[in-house]
Amino acid sequence: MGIRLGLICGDQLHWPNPVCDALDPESDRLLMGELSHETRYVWHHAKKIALIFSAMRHFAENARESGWNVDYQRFDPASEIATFSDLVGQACRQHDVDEIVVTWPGEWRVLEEIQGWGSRFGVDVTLLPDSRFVCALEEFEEWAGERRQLRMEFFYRRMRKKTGFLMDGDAPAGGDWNFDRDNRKVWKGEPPPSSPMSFTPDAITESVIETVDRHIDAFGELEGFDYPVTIEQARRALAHFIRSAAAHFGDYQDAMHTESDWLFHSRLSSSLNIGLLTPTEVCEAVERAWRDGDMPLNAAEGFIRQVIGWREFVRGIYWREMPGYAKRNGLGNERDLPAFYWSGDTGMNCLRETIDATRRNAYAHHIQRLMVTGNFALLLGVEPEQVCDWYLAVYADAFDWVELPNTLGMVMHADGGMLGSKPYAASGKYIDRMSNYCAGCRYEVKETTGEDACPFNALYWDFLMRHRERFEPNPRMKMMYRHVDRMSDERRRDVAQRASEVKRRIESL
Ligand code: FAD
Ligand code: DLZ
Ligand code: SF4
Repeated sequence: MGIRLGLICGDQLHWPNPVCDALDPESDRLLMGELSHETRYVWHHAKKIALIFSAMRHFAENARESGWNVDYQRFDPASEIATFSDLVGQACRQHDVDEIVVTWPGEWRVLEEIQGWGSRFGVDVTLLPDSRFVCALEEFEEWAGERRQLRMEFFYRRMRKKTGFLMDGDAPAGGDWNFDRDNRKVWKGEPPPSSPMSFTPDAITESVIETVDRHIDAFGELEGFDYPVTIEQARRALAHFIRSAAAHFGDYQDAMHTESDWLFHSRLSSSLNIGLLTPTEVCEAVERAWRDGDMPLNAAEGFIRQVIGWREFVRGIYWREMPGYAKRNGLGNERDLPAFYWSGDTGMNCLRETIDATRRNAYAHHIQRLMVTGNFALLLGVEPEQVCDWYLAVYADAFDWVELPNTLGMVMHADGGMLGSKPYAASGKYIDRMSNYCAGCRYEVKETTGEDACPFNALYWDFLMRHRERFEPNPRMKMMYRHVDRMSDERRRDVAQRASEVKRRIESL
């Protein structure tokens, strides 16, 4: 009788792990690999690769200490074992394998690969559900059913009732499901901003950093790598967030500032997405902080909504809509992503600051992603696939199931509005209100036309005019079209002219 082989992918590093629970350490083996194809199917950030490799090596070490036989392939640029299929094929040649056991992956592309292994390698393939999520995919399907419109807010209420987070009996704590209205404060230097807990690389991480540095052509800065790479470190990072930032998370959730890359955000997304933390333990910690009086309700509710609401909702949308979803381009965009998204070399201060933080940290917070880089790509009309590839590459927390709906749906409105009833399009005025970027910019945020005018402004009105037929019937956009109608013909011509000049000169702005 042959053995069973448990494949653990780089974003499935939770412990206890369903693959281990399904196998027997006495007779079965675990398989893990640092794979060159996975590092280059998009041009990943160096810190993202270092995070995944280091966390994988720590997981393997921990599994061995718990008595498992782990076949672990370290990164080797010359290796012929470049893909998951290569890795599994090699293991099937080395051992007498009857069955491959793997958890449902985080990307459609990997699922397709796995589904081919039965016939390719003559083995049974068992796909286990990913137990890390609050809402199983079947439950999402059942909820989505024949609903005409899927709205996050209703899904979120169901998750609140299911989990009991922030519930007083059957009613939402504080009498309301959503306190977003309280979460739009501008940050002006006070209270002092927080930073995520920083972890000094140990010998395993040092060795990974050297590998990435020497052998992998990656985006961004590797220097200063300080991400949590073990479950124990991720739990300390969570406790640090609760202690030092959580109280102000809600108030300044939408704020942006040149003085802080983080303000009061948690930087827990990468830990959650690779399995070092579970959404339940994170929400339990937040609920506890609120009940202990260490976190106001608007902060606790805002945080829990992101985790059991948005995060679970986008996952449900991804698996429901794939594979066609990735190709959707509802606004018919065709422009290329500007080169400065990679270099940060632009005079537009908001974009320069956001891309610079991205290059340094493999991180930007939600409003930078949504209202700066995302908003600009939307207004410019960049092809969604190029925008999605960029987001998948540059952020340490980016995996297809979460990145794609956020980018293609929420930012690019390319799915016809599943992630928001109206596009998150905004002029420079929004960025000026929520940040201090405009004060240090060579462009004038109050101007729409002319050489020095903020490029967001003309692009914004041009976007509304270009998509008038689609968006005018939307009651939430009526007011914006009234503004357009109040413009003289001459003004509209000037705005369109400035917009086309911005597009023509995009790389030199
Ligand atoms: P916090 O602000 O501290 O929020 C707490 C947690 O809530 C996060 O850790 C995250 O797990 C969850 N969360 C918040 N918003 C979302 C959301 N919209 N979708 C899913 N989870 C959310 N998040 C990813 O985890 N991976 C991605 O690849 C990703 N790509 C994005 C692309 C775009 C264009 C946009 C607009 C957002 C994207 N997000 C993504 C969502 C969000 O920006 C990040 O989760 C957040 O910035 C991570 O930082 P944090 O941990 O400090 O979050
Ligand atoms: C993103 C990534 C990278 C850069 N490298 C690896 C790797 O070497 N080995 C691995 O198992 N996973 C890696 N990943 C994550 C995968 O690309 C993919 O997102 C998940 O495995 C899907 O569950
Ligand atoms: Fe960005 Fe315009 Fe403000 Fe400059 S003026 S920082 S381009 S919004």
